Amino acid sequence: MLKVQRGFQRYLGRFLSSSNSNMSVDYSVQGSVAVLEVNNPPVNALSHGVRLGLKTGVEQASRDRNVRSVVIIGKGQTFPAGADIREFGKPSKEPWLTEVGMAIEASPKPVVAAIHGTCLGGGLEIALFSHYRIAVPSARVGFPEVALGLLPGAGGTQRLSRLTGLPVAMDMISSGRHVPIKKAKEYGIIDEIVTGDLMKAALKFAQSIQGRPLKDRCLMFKVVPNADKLEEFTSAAMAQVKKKYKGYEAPVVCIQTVRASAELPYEEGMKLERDLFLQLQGSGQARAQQYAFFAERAVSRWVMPGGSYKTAKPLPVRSTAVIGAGTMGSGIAVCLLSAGLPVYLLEQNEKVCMILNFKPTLNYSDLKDVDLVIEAVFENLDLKRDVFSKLDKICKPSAILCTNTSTIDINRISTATSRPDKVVGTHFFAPAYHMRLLENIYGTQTSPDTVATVMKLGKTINKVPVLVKSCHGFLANRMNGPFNTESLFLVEEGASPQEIDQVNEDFGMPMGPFKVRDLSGIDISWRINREVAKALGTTITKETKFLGGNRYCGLNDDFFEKGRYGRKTGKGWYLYEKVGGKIPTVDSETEEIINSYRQRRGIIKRKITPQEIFERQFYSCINEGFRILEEGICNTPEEIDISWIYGFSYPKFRGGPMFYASQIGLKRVYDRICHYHETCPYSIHWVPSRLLKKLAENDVPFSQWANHISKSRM
Ligand code: T1G
Repeated sequence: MLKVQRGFQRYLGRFLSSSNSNMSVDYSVQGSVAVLEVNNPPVNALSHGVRLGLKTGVEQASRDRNVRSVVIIGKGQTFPAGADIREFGKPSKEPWLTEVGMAIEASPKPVVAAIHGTCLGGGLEIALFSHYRIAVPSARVGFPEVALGLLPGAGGTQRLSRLTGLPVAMDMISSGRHVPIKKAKEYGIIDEIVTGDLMKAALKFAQSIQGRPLKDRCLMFKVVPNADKLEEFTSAAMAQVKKKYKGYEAPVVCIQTVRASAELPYEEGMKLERDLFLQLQGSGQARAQQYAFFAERAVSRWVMPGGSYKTAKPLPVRSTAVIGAGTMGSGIAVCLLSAGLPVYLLEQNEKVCMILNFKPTLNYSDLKDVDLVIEAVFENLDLKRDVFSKLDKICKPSAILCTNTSTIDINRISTATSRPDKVVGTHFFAPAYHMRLLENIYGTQTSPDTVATVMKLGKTINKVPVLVKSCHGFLANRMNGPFNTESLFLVEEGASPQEIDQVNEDFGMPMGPFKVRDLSGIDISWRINREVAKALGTTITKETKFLGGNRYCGLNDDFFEKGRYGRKTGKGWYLYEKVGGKIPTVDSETEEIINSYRQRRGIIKRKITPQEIFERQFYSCINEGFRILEEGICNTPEEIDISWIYGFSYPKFRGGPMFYASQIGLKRVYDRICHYHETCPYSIHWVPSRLLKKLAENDVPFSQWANHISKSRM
């Protein structure tokens, strides 16, 4: 075909696409192959325009006598990464994705999906409606809908199992995991892995399959293999998701829907999928998980006095050091190493050094050329100031000095150096190599470029970095304070540790506060309380009832004094099968310790309802969240919610404390907080937040909180 004609065809195609401005698919004919190039950056989400463009393109190719096969390919970084999540909750516009898919499958000419990047959700469904799938080695495929509280709603649940069999389909759809292409080929999802230029390979492949019969390439006509083992596969998959995704609705519904692919005729299976998709789409969990998806992306758009993610420049970090090889220090070093960063690990105790195969060192002088240092020594102000003054003398002037303190005000550490602009908090959560939250804390003199450096480092080491302003306890621990303290007060007044843990776990927390205490060590919270008392210029005794003007519960101290430090001693609030054991059992001695404590304090035990337990823990931390927004410690509810989801494993299907509060209704939350302010007078954390009062009284919807938050700081 003449070059001119080809050029015109391409223009025609673009003209066609631009004539319907919202069709984000470029149509062109190259030889005998029609190419539908999805062009909707950044991830070619299957917006209405893309769906329209794909359907129109396939129909146009069917009519074009010169065309003998079709290629669908993504422009830019990826093949379509799914439906456009921003369109959820809005009236859906035709054609719906299934309709587009059916047009592709019904095409009289073979359609090849040419995959690169992340072919996910509706994108993979489009590929499964295509007659052939080729991909580059670095591509990944998956059905992450379950992470949004959904299931694949355009045939994925009925068609994947026809290709891979039930176990793989049930696993991929209920886990949402991204499958590397080599594995996807083994599963039978991909027909050919191609190298080099994908477009060239796709055109060559599309020519090679022209004229072949298509019926056996249409999944709708295929039966699900090994359907006779349906019960066995289903119960195994169901057991897995109920254990791994406790409290989440979508994984269970995913299994049930994939099961239908082996039980029901294709059309009925597709109808059931549609119905269950709409059911999940309307659920509170789906709203919360979709909110969390965008909140996780929103927290990277940080703002601080004097700078933001738009204006600040991160400094290069090519070499790092960690001070202190304790539990946190070694965990942090693992994070840096796993990201391919060279790590010096400075530890005073030579024996500890020998165990860990990092670049161990005893000498500060070895750190003179590193770009960034993270201090992770014991939580003591004097010790940390000493470390920072040493680092300040030895490290090169451009080096960033970070502290992993979990409570100490950054400004009290940075003044030990001559470079407070390069001092910042990088607070990891235990276990550091596992928990994804990185709370980055700026002091009054920390520069935006220093913040940009640690926000970027957070992404490099696969963490979710959240920026907060320095204050006592920062964001996460400050909110965790009332959340945890109330659990102790509730035991004082009559509830049992196991009752409180049950309420937390029923809500979706992976572990209740007393099991967490036994995991992190009762001795640790005993020592931190002594540090707090010292900072307040006082000491804690058996009679201490107030600390820093706030009610103080000495129960934890009683367990400490009995040598019950938790898992590490085989007993704490619970009894464990052995020292270091993980299986908690209720221990009668715990009840005895609690009863003698109540007697000593003259407390009459009372019946406490699960509702009161829930409200006192979760509403006290919500109230603290609003204070944090009021004071500008962080800027958005998203920063709070993402901190709790990735710092304390707050269930994503609840969206986070602030989003959850908006779902319950702020008026109700505010009224209950006022109630506890009256009934628990000695707890300053029940003083209602002014911002909460204003938002509740004016019934301000969640989407408009931001305006009120900035006004509340005036
Ligand atoms: N819809 C709308 N926007 C999206 C999007 C999507 N599917 N995916 C990403 N974005 C935006 C994101 O908010 C961000 O915007 C920008 O793109 C870059 O994303 C019928 C119903 C593809 C692995 O769940 O997992 O199909 O913040 O920062 O790190 O069965 O994005 O810059 O303004 O995450 O390179 C199923 C979700 C949908 C995939 C790329 N698909 N996306 O990661 O970039 S449901 C998904 C991702 C569905 C059908 C059902 C990741 C990514 P902004 P990013 P990235």
